[in-house]
Amino acid sequence: MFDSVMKRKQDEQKYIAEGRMPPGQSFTQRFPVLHYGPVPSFDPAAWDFKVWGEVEKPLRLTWEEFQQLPHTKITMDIHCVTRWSKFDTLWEGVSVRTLIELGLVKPLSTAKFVLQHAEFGFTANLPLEIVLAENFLLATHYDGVPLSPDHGYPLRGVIGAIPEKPEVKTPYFWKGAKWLRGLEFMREDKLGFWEEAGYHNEADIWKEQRIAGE
Ligand SMILES: Nc1nc2c(c(=O)[nH]1)N[C@H]1C(S)=C(S)[C@@H](COP(=O)(O)O)O[C@H]1N2
Ligand SMILES: [Mo]
Repeated sequence: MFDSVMKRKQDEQKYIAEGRMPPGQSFTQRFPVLHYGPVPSFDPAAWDFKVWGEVEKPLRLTWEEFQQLPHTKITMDIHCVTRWSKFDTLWEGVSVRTLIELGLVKPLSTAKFVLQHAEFGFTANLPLEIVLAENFLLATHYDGVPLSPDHGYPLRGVIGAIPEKPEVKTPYFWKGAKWLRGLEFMREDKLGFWEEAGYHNEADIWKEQRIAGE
């Protein structure tokens, strides 16, 4: 008990010294589960992933097809607005850049924002620039295994900080929608579920943009 408490303290000091701890956050080794509403069930035969809006042609992929896309791995620090931070988390999935490089998605020049659409009508909005950055991923795996149902199985958006690249813009973790079913490319920004509820639209972890208007 004592040893694990001291180890936690030491680890926390390390991340602070490395400049990886945003203001007002604290270190956790656990992986808390946070969302509004129930956990959806998954039917691989009925599941699809859609891209629409400001793109040349709408896209629809089945689960079978989605799994065949080239995968990207990335290790990030994730920072929740409820003040926990988890370091060196390993994610695997498909980057939106890959969808573009393969020619499956061709954003129009008018596309400036992206709304993630998840099960039960949950949404999360981000600027296109962040969706295309290397710290946003359509993740199927966490820590080498498929996502657990609680954390968004079979697919979720994830956004985090890349330790070696503090200049990459990083919003809080809520900006990744669990149980993701589609991306809507948009001209104008549209607030997502938590943004609509009063959370900050930009949500920059370094500026501590937690609540709108602060
Ligand atoms: N579909 C869906 N995704 C969601 C949410 C939600 O309510 N529904 N909550 C967000 C919030 S507030 C957080 S902090 C993270 C938490 O992800 P985790 O449960 O994997 O820690 O998911 C985000 N994605
Ligand atoms: Mo959250």
